[in-house]
Amino acid sequence: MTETFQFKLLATDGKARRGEVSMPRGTIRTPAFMPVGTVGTVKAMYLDQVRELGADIILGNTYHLMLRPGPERVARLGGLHELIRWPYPILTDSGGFQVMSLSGLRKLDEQGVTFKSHVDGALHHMSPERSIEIQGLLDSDIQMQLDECVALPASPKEIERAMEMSLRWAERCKVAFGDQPGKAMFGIVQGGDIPHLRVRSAQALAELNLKGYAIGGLAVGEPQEVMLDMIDTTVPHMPFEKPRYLMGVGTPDDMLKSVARGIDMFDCVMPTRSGRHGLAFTRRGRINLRNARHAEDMRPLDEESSCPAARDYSRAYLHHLIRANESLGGMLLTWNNLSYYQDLMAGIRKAIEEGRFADFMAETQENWARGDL
Ligand code: PRF
Repeated sequence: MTETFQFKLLATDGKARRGEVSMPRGTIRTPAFMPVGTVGTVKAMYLDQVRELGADIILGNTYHLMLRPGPERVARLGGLHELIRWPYPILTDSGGFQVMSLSGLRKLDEQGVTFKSHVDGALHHMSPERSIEIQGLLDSDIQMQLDECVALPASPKEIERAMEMSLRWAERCKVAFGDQPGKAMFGIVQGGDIPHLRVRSAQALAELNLKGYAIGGLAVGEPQEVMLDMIDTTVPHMPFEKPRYLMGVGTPDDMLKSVARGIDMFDCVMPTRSGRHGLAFTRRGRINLRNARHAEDMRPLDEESSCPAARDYSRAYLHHLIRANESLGGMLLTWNNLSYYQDLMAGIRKAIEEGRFADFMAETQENWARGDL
């Protein structure tokens, strides 16, 4: 275990990278998928299970935790790791994105963002400095700058204004974060679907010499092709020797195609949220367990899976649990989905090490296309 935050590239295969982020609380094998633990819980999972599936890091949300139970209280309780019983790395998102998607009334200007809590309606203000202060009180290992993410489609003027302000906020967050050798603050590239704004954002952030960089503002309403084009445009301007994180992405197919373009880290609510809604991700594509065709199907989701939820329970039972709104249904499908996501990342890492990532990607996509077993 290291005392400082470090990123080591172990192998490359085309643009795909196999690496390791190490810090005092643990090592993250990349490409990595980070399960989302918004309010201090990866919904419907025990964290021991999350760990056992192969997660090296989970994500928490500044926005939710500042509203409840509150950052000062979390600090008094010993920090987020101690509170939730996860002693490994935690990355926290800064709050800007969640304010835009969740809170009611909000006002955003150079100072920061003022918003109405979705919990009790109270007014809150968050500046770039306060976002970093909160992430520090949570004792987060990888902290994200406060940024403004614009939903697409949007006007070029609006995209440019938000991107330039996010750059100024990155500088303020860097100062607020200071020098913390065992932790990291990542900058976030914005710029919507406009190539020259993406390049400008990535280059200006690179000059701040941060420990890692994210691509934000994608998977916000644009087609996958546009997202992939923006990744292709942005990645060459991101430092080669630092981790690259694509925020809020995505489907298994999004992740394969993004790894092929040089992305190292992902987070997404897809496996957890859609699991609670009855959707299973498998080696042979997606299965919607709500569908009546599963009502008397005694087969498991996938008898070759490494996960008991996929091997040991019939589709008929999963269908029944989901239809009856039983919590066990969401628990089993979340377990299956996070297992599928972590096994996919493990497969990706091994393929890059062995120099056969393109073949791995083609085989994986062929299996999805063949359809359910
Ligand atoms: N900014 C932040 N968090 C995010 C995003 C962003 O642009 C996205 C966009 N996909 C997800 N989460 N801070």
